[in-house]
Amino acid sequence: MTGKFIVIEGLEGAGKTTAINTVATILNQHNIDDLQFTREPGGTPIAEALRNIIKNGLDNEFLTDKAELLMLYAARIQLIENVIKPSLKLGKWVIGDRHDLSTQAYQGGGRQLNTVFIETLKNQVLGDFKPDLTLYLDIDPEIGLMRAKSRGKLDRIEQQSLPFFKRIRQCYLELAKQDSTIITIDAEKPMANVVKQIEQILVTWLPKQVNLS
Ligand code: Z5A
Repeated sequence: MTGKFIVIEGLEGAGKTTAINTVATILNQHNIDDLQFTREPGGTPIAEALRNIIKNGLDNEFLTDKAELLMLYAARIQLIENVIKPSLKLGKWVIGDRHDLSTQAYQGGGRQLNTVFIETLKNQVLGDFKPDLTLYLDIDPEIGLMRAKSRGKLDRIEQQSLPFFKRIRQCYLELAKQDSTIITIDAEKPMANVVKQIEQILVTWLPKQVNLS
């Protein structure tokens, strides 16, 4: 049996780290132990090199929005072909820290790049590959950014203005409404409550995916 691909999405400071650990714990409790963790952009040597440029830039050269988009897809396909697909084939379950929904939200909503251009690129690069389940952690960007700032220095994307992050949130919410494999979680609640929401979703979703007793 092939594995499943579960992705955690959301703005910075939404609590993706806790969510990833919660998903892993619940899978373990259901005897699903062979897990592969990924992060995007990143997760292979080439993708990690691209991540570094996307997050930090290089030698003060202006990074255009289109180049950022192309690098994100280059990183993503490296990860899909070299890590995610082989892992799924081996029966591993993959837990992803971000995936393509981030591009729709950040580059489509945030950067306001042409959505037809993004869609065309997505179709050409990814084909029909998509996560089995996406948990979108919804949070007011002001709260998320406050949490992220408390950790220290902000990267190139985190330094964007509040309206940029508000557009991203709007886009996430709209996309989640259109796709039944994306489930929205209220991430403004205390951590224990977020954990509970994830548990409730997985307890319903998991039995539909595998024959669990
Ligand atoms: N990006 C893009 O533009 N397009 C794409 O296609 C992709 C990505 C794939 C990746 O950077 C950047 O790339 C990201 C989007 C862009 N940039 N931005 N901006 P990253 O991987 O370094 O950053 P991130 O994905 O945003 O991770 P993050 O900032 O670490 O967010 P998080 O993982 O959700 O945060 P956290 O570490 O889990 O929690 C943050 C803090 O909040 C921490 O101290 C927690 O203890 C606290 N926290 C978490 N949950 C709660 C609750 N419920 N209550 C109170 N406090 C909490």
